[in-house]
Amino acid sequence: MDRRSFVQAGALSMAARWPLSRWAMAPADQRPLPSAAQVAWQRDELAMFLHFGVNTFTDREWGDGTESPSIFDPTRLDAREWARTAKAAGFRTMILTAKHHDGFCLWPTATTRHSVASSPWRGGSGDVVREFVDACSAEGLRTGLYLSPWDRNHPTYGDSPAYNDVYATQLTELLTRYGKIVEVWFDGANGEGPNGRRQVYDWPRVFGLVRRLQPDAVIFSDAGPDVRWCGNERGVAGEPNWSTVDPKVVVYPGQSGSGIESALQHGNEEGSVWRPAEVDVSIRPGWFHHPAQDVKVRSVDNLVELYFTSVGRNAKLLLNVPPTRDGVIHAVDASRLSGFRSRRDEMFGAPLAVRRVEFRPRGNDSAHIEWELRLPARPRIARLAEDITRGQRVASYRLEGSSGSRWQELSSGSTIGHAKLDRLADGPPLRRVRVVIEKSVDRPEPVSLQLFEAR
Ligand code: FUL
Repeated sequence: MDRRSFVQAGALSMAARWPLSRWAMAPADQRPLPSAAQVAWQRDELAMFLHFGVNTFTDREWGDGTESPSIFDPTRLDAREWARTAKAAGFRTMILTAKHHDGFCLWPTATTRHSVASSPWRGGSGDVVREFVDACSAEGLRTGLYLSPWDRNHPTYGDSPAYNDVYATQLTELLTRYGKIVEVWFDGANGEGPNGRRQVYDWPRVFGLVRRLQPDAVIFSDAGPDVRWCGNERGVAGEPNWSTVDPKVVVYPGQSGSGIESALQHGNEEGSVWRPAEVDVSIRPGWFHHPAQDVKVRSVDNLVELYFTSVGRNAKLLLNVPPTRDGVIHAVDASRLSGFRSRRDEMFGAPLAVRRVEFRPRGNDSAHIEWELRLPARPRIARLAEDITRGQRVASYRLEGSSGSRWQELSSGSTIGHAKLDRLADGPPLRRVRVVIEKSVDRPEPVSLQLFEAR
């Protein structure tokens, strides 16, 4: 049977009641809303991270800056293949490490000789960033760049004003030579320079430069300002996960202290700034490709689980898939990505029911809405969503089903945001389903619900 035929047109009975005092925290017009760039960022849902550089050739995770550029020589680098793989798996943006902590630049920069220009690759006239952005645009993917502030090679590192100039020049090269960049990724890891001195970064200058050169790009870091790190590299967003934060808790990238991890994981329901969470995690144990880890690539099941704990918790998944020494995506990674895509298609391709749930105030209790399914059905997964262009409001909800007169809980949760994926409790086929909004920080806006039968 065509699953779509389950979709019920009528038979909608509605009762919605809530205590206004419970969400009278801030008037609706004062709650933060996302920018157009933040909405586009979140709607992508999936981005691919590519860690590539001298570490790929030394088999290390963190280079110390003494690597010779002569080791960088991928024999069949094919950025178009990276982009095709990403696109086929349903990814919409790719982010490349233009420079990692070792300081080796994947583009021919004027700021240092420690770059592809000093390598044997393409006779020293290659530019990985150029090939990467061209491949993204050929495949219709959006482009992001990672530029490590920590630089273990540059002689000025630790001489703060001098290195800040170098860093600003590198950023300017990247943001002016390569067309539209949609996300600029600033890593929190930093330490001493080659001379043992510590660098003091000029973050206002860095962020200001991105705003000026690529006004439509989102800036990622622990401290945003547009997108925040989720607080771990395990692939797990918080629950609850508010897209709003208190900007005073994490002020600069790499800040440490108590309460920071929790603030990054959960955001803040009363936060004054819109700064949604990005979940960066690798398909392998390491960020860079290591041949010994070819047997440790995440399984399809594991990738699906990551999808539930990131996209399914109002975050974006930035999955790292590191190219090999040859400069291509390893066959094992490619096959897991294609399995990941097939599983998502099976799960979410044909919803059993789709509803846009409008809540209207009536009295003093929680808001709920219920409807009948045309045929008895066993939904296994629910996808709830708020329209984030109107902000984020739901703080607590329950999903219930009934096969006769008694209602049973199918799932419950805290925040919803762009997407909330729930695996539902098993039981007899259901005739009716209802969503109960127990708590909301403002008048609830419509919530959409999709039910799926596949596990
Ligand atoms: C970390 C870095 O130290 C890792 O090497 C990697 O780039 C990861 C995404 O961020 O802080």
